[in-house]
Amino acid sequence: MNKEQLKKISKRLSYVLRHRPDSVNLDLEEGGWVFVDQLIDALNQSGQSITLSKLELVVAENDKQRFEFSDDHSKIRARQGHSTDVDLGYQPAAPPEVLFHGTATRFLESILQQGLIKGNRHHVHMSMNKQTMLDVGQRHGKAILLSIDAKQMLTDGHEFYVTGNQVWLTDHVPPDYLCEI
Ligand code: HQG
Repeated sequence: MNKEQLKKISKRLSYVLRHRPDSVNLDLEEGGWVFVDQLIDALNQSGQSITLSKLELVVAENDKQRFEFSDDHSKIRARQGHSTDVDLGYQPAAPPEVLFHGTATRFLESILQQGLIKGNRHHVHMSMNKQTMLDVGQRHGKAILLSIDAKQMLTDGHEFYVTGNQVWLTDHVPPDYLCEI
């Protein structure tokens, strides 16, 4: 499979596993998991030709490691980014002192008023990696980087979660903890 084909399947997986499992008649289980064989059947029935080996390649090669298999390999899920109502079961974790969020300049005024809000997704997404966050911001326009005083947020009782691909999640970042860099 070439890069374009991998990307196309990855986008389809993101759509199904994060947002619209019902679009292929699937339900996500607790944790956001679906059985691998059921996913393959459902995708094939909806016109997306896929095999287990292709799926494994998409998961392994994914640029942001968006998906993961369960330990016994029977299930698969997206690691974050969901809008559909499912509990991923992440446990609170202690973040690094500073995290970053990439966004677009056009959102800055609103963000400085309301803080970072999760919108349709379950959480606000942050990373220790500035370049990753700049790339995320660029999807929305002219990118800017905000730093988040995660240490202070933790002290003040905010909860953080970390995914298997090192995306940090929290419910809301109030403006006081944000700084444009
Ligand atoms: C902005 C990608 C106005 C926020 C990435 C962002 C990420 C506000 C946009 C993941 C705001 C939401 C998520 C406020 C936040 N006023 N705008 N108060 N608070 N915003 O796509 O963080 O490639 O829902 O800054 O890697 O861009 O899909 O979130 O610009 O981890 O795997 O509102 O998506 O992952 O946009 O991206 P999004 P995001 P994937």
